[in-house]
Amino acid sequence: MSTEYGADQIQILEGLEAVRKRPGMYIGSTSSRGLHHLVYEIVDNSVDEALAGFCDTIEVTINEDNSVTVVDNGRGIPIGINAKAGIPAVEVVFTILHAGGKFGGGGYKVSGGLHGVGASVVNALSEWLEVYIYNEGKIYNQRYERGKVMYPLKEAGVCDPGKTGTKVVFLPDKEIFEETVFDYSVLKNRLREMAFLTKGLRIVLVDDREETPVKKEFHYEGGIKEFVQYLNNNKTELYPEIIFCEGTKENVYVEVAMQHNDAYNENCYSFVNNINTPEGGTHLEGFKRALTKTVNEYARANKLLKDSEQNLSGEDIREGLTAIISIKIEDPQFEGQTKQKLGNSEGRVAVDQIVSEQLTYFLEQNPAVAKIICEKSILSQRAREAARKARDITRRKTALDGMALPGKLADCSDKDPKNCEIYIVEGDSAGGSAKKARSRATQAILPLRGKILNVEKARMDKIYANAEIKAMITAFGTGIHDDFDISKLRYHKIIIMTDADVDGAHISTLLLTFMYRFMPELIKQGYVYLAQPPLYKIEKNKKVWYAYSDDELNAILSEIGRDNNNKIQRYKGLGEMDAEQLWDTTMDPKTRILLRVNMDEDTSSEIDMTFTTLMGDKVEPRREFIEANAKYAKNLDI
Ligand code: TSJ
Repeated sequence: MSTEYGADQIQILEGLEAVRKRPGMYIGSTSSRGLHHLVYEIVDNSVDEALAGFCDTIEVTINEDNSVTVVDNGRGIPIGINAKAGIPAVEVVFTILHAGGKFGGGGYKVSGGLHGVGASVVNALSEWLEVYIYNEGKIYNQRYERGKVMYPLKEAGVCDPGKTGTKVVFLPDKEIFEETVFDYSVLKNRLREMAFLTKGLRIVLVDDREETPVKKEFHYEGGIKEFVQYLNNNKTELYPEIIFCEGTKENVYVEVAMQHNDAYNENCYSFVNNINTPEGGTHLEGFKRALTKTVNEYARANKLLKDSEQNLSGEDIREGLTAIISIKIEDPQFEGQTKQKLGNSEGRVAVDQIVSEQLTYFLEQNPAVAKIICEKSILSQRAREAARKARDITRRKTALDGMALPGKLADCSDKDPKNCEIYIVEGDSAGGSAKKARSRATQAILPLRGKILNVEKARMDKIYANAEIKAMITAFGTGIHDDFDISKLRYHKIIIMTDADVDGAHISTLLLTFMYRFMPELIKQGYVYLAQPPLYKIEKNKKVWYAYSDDELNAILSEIGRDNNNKIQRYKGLGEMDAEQLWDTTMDPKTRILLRVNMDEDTSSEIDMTFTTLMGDKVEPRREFIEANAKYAKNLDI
């Protein structure tokens, strides 16, 4: 290969330079989310190789220096000279934008959406990247730095002649990313999801940063059937069977798995080419249409409905349903503001036809299950009716009162939501201190009494009737469900303030569960926070320190000396602080610590699991979860 810069190479550099100039355009963001997308981007290529039938194992390693290694046992990226570019195909993959899948042929290239921008984007955004290809007893290698080729593809040793595959190692560029430390659990959740979605594929994740390396293996012969089982693991199933539909229509490969549990929320996750589509689209519409139509037809034919007028709504049928809808489609079109909603009309047709046909057959073959589904839906319909009546009454009331705010709310005087915050405080006594302490202009206080209703275990009618929940809904101003309107939010900071003990953590979780289920946008858009009251007060010679953790306590004690003049008070609750202390330690915007609650939208199925695990009926999964996560003590990253 020539070392001079020809026109082609200049173009290549300009291409990758554009990626470095506007990384967000290619990888979504340069936050932690974008950082993790680099890994998914590389792994997607190996998954494509697995879908093509040439690879069954992918290993991902987080190395000690925070670089990441991805290895597969596929055919190896082709090394032959690409006729059009005049350089080895592998070099095309890493240096030319959008080159992924355009060569070779025969492979099922399924990437789309944010993913699928290709390996060249990862290369451009890496301090360095190395590729190794194992083929016919030889190892080929090339290295790039910030997208630039360091040397031509070379032979770099020998390997077992039967071994084939690709290995990529890369270090994300600190000049580009705000965050360059990988989060093991984020990768673990996404890789688990990928393994569920690709039955038979083995994905191994290793974290070599730990003293004793952590290793996790995901391999599901049952694919999305096992995914549904996993999601329902900590719930109580209504019947043992997992309903499964599969087929190809209009060149769309469709897989659907579902099962009801005794909870009240709906848990449908849809995927296109292995990518989560949180906003749904035609495939999800097709599924819902088929499910509603088929269950109604069955119920009517089998005289399970009261009269010919009664019709079960889709929502009634999906109450307590866990479902995975996964399709593979050749040229996915994504619509909507965030380009996450599938637009292809053949997606709707294919899912509708396959689910209608196969679900009809399943219900006929399994009348006991069919009866359970119909009865549950009818119960849900009754509860929804009752809830609607209760809601209509509240609506009428608020219309008369001109949006009556809850009586317990001490509102702030400023009316610009951007300046305003609301503290949700556990208990009247702490609420009283907070009301005294607050800055009246911008801080509102809403005290809540006693235990908050667990929305995981209550039906709509009961939820709407709950005083604490009604108070929050009216105070926030946004409404819920179909009425939800974020532009009506009255406070841009919703701050949960509870005691720094187990009960406080429980109440925080109940409040977060409510917000996640009923107003997820509040969390997604970063409006929800947890206040951090101190754990200790240290006094010495009339001077006062506050410690927010045991480590901090020890640091302060080392600083001031451990002697008998120290007075250490362990705060058991907010109530032990007077108004001034509460202001100084927890509420003063200049000095307080607030933790923003965030969620990983790339694996929303995991968040649901966390809430069910923490708030559901089953004790065993909850104990396991708490034991597994105790050492992280990071309950805010839901
Ligand atoms: F993204 C990437 F390029 F960096 C990358 C690609 C990273 C990793 C870890 C693996 C891969 C990859 C690519 N694994 N397997 C493949 N397969 C091909 O590129 C390939 C091989 C042969 C043929 C063929 O038609 O003979 C076609 C393709 C697409």
